[in-house]
Amino acid sequence: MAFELPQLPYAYNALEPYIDAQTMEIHHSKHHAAYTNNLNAAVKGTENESKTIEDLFVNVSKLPVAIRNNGGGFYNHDLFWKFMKPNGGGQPTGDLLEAINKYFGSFDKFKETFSGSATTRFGSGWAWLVVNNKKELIIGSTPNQDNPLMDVSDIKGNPILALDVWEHAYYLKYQNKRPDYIAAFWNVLNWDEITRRFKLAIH
Ligand code: MN3
Repeated sequence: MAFELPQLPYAYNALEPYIDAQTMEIHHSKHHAAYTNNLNAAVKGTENESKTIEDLFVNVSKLPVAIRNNGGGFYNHDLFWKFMKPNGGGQPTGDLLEAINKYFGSFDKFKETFSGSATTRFGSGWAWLVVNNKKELIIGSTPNQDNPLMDVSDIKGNPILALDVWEHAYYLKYQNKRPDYIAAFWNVLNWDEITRRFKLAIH
């Protein structure tokens, strides 16, 4: 059973003006598609072919690096698309807002910490909001296509928010101005999906 490129849950231009249609089209139909195809090629004909992506991540340090890189790319982008939506943004409410206040002091401090993590990740990678195994909210970043489900990751747990800071995610519109892209990201957040994953992670 091959891994399939998930459909984008909205049109390529749906996140304009914050993320432009051309970036979204290339990002999904070329980059995400390539990770998916390369993951399938990496597991084909091996014992890894029958495993779930989560099972692969648990022992990814012992697997071919193509599975780490492309499996991460396959999975991380699927999350990333779902964490955004047209007319998104604003703030969460209820238990998630309370947890954010508890662990980061305030919603503004949370934004600042997450944005800082995304800004300072050197080179290509991802910023994450994660529920760790103590059910605490933590923020961190990973290089390349690593993610918090991988045994190689410094930050571990269930990701409930992800931000792609590879240049391919923003360069057409923002060029070298990664902080501008990160600032725009807050306007397209899908707090319903983030809250849904938070509730699953803490129970
Ligand atoms: Mn990407």
